[in-house]
Amino acid sequence: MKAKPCYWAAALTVSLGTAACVQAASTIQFSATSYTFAESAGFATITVQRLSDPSTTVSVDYATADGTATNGLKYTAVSGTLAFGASETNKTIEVPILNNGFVEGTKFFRVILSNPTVGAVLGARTNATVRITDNDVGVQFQFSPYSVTEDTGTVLIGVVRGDDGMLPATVDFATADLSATNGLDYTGATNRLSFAPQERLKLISVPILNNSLKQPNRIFRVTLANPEGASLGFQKTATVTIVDNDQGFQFEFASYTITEDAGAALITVLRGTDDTNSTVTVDVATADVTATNGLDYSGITNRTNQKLSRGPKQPDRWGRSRVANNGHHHHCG
Ligand SMILES: [Ca+2]
Ligand SMILES: [Ca+2]
Ligand SMILES: [Ca+2]
Repeated sequence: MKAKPCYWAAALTVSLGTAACVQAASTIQFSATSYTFAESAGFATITVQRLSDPSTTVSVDYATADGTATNGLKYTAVSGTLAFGASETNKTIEVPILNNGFVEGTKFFRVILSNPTVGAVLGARTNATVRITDNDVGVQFQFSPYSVTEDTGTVLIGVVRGDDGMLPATVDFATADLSATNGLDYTGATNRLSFAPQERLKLISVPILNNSLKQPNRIFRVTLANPEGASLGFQKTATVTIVDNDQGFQFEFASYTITEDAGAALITVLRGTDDTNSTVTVDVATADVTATNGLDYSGITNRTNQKLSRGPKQPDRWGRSRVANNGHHHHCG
């Protein structure tokens, strides 16, 4: 008698008559059509199910394939064969996820099942999408803007790598003049920062140059460029405002009131700078308003020898103008 053909069928009721030989088969598929893992997860663990008849030994091949995620950059490709022993219903595939420093958004790859052995068929879910969410904000300045006083000495500008820091990364930085001038207001720098694995913060040290000039505030810029092993974050430029600390020469008070018999008016001039180690000069001059030079006071107008001179460490007070106690009105009465 001629042998009847046998059919492997999964979850099907096949009626081929009493002469037919129908055997159940295992159905193999992914547990879901899509999976999502964090970039820091280490591995994407994908479950493959075996449904229907679990009594036999079957196997299926699997392989990853690039989607927007690239093998070697975002994950490590795997392929192989899953063997289900008798009564085994679940197997897992582990795909290494690469935790990088690139800002890249969510990316995906696929895992594909193929070549079920005799006794098994593929189910509906043979192609799974594995999404990897990003955890990086890039390498960027910790703060901006910075504002420092002219006598601050050095400004420390923080650069942070916003990722989880498992891999080394480098980034270049350079200062550039805006209204501040390199060499006059600050000492510019161009260099490369190298982050070791696990290192999150690097500090750029920029010397600020103090002077004794009354000036407007001045600004320079620091810029990041050429990242390797990371992306640039949003804050890739920082500005530093140098706040002037010199008020300049000025009278201590805007007006003085003294009695006619005071002998002299002592008028204080402030040098208005934190630089007291050098000698600075300024001219002073009196001028009549309602008082008359020679009658009410002895003016020092145009007396260039009345320059204020400050030696090192001298007090910040100088300046006097004699007041004439002339008794003029008493004698004219
Ligand atoms: Ca990362
Ligand atoms: Ca990333
Ligand atoms: Ca100044």
